[in-house]
Amino acid sequence: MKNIAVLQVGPLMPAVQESIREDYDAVRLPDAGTGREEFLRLQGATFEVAVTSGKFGVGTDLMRALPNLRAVINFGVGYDTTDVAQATERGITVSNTPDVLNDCVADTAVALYLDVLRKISAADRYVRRGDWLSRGNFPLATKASGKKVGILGLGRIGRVIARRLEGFDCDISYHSRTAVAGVAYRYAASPVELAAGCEVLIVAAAGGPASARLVDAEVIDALGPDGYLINIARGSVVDEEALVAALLAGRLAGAGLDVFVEEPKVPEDLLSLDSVVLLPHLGSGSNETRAQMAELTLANLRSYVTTGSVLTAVQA
Ligand code: 8YV
Repeated sequence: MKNIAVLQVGPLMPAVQESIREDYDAVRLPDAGTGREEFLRLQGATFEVAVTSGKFGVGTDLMRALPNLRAVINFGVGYDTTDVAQATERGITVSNTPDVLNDCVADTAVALYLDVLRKISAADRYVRRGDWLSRGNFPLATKASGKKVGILGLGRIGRVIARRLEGFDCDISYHSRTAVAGVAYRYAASPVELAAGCEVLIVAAAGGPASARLVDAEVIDALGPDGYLINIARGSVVDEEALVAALLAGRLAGAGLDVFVEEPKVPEDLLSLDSVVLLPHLGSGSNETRAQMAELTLANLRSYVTTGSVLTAVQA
């Protein structure tokens, strides 16, 4: 195999980590504050490939400190932590792991949907606390089948979510930057229009500067006090402060959140609310899917090293 210097940025799945060490002698970037600057000053110019995850990525400064970087191999479909604009400018290839995680992320969206509307987690806590014995029946929840659902971002994952919810007889509309050809769902011209016309808004848009705070106070108000928000995309797509304020004031009925602005920090105010379901960013987190993501990450790396191009390149 061609001798290409590979840098590991952030922790990776053990299988990926071991494989890149064994097959490519990958070197791990020291953590910030533990000699990273010195390491980059002395060795930054040697690396041609960086292998990272959506959680860490190769951001603006790190990319600048790697003047001979030619490829970023990203574990995960989301790549908002990588400076794709700089990569494009410098002709650096960026790959991600699309499609293999669609099922699991869509399943997570549906799980949050059912949980938030029917209050499954809250009811589970009710039983464990002994409240069923002491207080009687659990309060009634909201019907989940047949709802008007708006999907923000009808990409690969958004479409699988829509297909799943067709099975729950939901009436589906969506908003994307442009209308998607060949789908029967109603297109809304803006996030506000989408929110105003649905009962549950599901955020499935890619993160990054273009979608930052797309769900703002106005969108949340349009969803209204009987509306629910589900986010399995990125915390950055939602104005988290506005969301918390609306939930606290009862201006939104509930929310199911797998992602947050400053993971692993979750706004303190949400912790005591039974109207929200909080997950630790586990959308793709099944053994089967993570194994497929690992396989595709390694296949992209192998392809870059042997042919100079990756299998699943990010379109900037
Ligand atoms: C991963 C994700 O957990 O693929 C993504 O974009 O958010 C998750 O599947 C994450 O990328 C790993 O850091």
